[in-house]
Amino acid sequence: MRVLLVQSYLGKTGVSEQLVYPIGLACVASALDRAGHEPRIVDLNVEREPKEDAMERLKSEIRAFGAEVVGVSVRNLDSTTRKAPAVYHTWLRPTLAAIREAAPGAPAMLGGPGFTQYAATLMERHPYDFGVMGEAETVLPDLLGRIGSPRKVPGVWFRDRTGKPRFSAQAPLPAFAALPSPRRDLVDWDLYRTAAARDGIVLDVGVESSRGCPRRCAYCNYPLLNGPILRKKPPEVVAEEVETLVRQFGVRQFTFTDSRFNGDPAHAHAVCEAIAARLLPVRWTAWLGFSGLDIDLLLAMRNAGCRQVSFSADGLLQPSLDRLQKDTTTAEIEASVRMVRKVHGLHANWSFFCMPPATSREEQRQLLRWYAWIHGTLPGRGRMTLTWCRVEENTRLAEIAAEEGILAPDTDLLPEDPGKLSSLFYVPPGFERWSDFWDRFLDAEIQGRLLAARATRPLRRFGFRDLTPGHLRGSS
Ligand code: B12
Ligand code: SF4
Repeated sequence: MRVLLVQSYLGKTGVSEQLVYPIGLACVASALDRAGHEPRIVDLNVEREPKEDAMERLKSEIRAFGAEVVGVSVRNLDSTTRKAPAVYHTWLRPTLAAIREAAPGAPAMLGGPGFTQYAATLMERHPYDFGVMGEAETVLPDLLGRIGSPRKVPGVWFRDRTGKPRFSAQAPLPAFAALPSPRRDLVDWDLYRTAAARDGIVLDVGVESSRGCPRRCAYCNYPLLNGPILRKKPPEVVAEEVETLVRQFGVRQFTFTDSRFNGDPAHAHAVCEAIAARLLPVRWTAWLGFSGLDIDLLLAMRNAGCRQVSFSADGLLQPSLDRLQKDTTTAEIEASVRMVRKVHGLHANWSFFCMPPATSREEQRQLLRWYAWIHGTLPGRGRMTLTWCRVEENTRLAEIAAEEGILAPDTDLLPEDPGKLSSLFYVPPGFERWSDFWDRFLDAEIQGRLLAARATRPLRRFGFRDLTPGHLRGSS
């Protein structure tokens, strides 16, 4: 079947300006290809010409390809920023209208990490025919093979006779190590390069070395997205993919999309060695966990081209780390700063929630002290990011927020009104004035009046965009 895979439109607002190559769709395309289908990818966020109408473009792509199925990847639901709230999922409405107009009989389906987080809500709100929960490499080909009996295909949302959305059953996770490498050739790379150059950044592309996370941090839904078991790609396959990106597509920078690159430290070492052996002109970034971290790994990463690492500390003192179920200690966080200091040339970001549950006045003061310490001890290469934590569905934090009376139990966690998004960031009772303080503090940082501006200047010179908050759950 001819399957058009669409990266959902973000409406050219807020973080949507930040360009992200659609690795999820490239993975889905390889699986479809292997199953004998004909995939094509269109990313509505990368314009072919200035001021192009995204929905008109979608219609013309559907017609030109003769799409028999249209799948929309819902990556971002909203900006997940408290200070610049923007909602993207409402674009799913005109997107469906465009699909129905251009291909009236073609099944329209949703997938992607944003969809998986709020699948039931999105299926209720938007009359797409199907939705695929989580990783789609095995589920989607299976669904296309049995499209008339979707309830028999695990991992699928479908509609019953009355049009009500139903979920078939949980699907097993695909055997990650055996999946084909993503089809990187299905996008127009020139469009991405032109857009990156226009934004003054080096194009950064996602690469996977592992999927899944066995931890249970209170705010995080990554285990829902990629399962609770760490699944790894063979290091040589990872290095081969990186080499293809560099040699075939001219990529100079990539990010490991793994929850934690060092989830298995031995595997991380092996990946670094395999990349370093190929002597590629490429630099990269990754998220790291505190356990399984040592200087040898940081050195191996740097020697393989890693220029920046990010840590999601989230809490600083033990009560908030424990309430967040972080399974880490303040001492481990401190040790990571000292380790990075010894690895010259490596930049690092530590992200913290300024308003974690179980915070205290002491923690608030310590956050300020650490801000000065990190920027002072790693001048030009260390950064501390402070964010508020977004309350997400199906997380322990949502229960905590309800228990503490911060959010009513029936609060819509996927609002269509951007104004309502800001109220979904956790602020513990009694800390409203501290929250206002951090608001002003971070405004001053954005205006370049604080140390962090100086800290990131060298990174920008290398073409890196600003360091990314923790696991992207909260943001200033
Ligand atoms: C890595 C990452 C980034 C990196 C990307 C680096 C790069 N060069 O690629 C960076 C740091 C740039 C980034 C930025 C942002 N991110 Co981000 N990111 C991720 C992360 C950790 C992994 C995404 C990924 O690439 N996975 C690997 C691919 C292979 O998996 P996948 O995309 O999920 O695809 C699979 C399935 O979803 C499915 N699938 C995908 N598409 C489709 C389509 C169809 C039709 C079907 C059937 C199936 C299907 O099959 C695929 C293969 O298994 C996710 C969390 C997560 N674990 O998913 C957050 C996540 C996607 N990001 C998120 C957010 C919020 C952001 C930012 C808005 C943060 C910010 N405030 O700046 C920006 C937005 C940037 C933009 N313009 O899109 C949210 C999005 C949800 C939401 N709340 O909106 C997520 C889910 C994290 C979270 N829970 O908060 N991000
Ligand atoms: S925050 Fe990181 S370590 Fe914690 S559950 Fe999420 S992905 Fe795993």
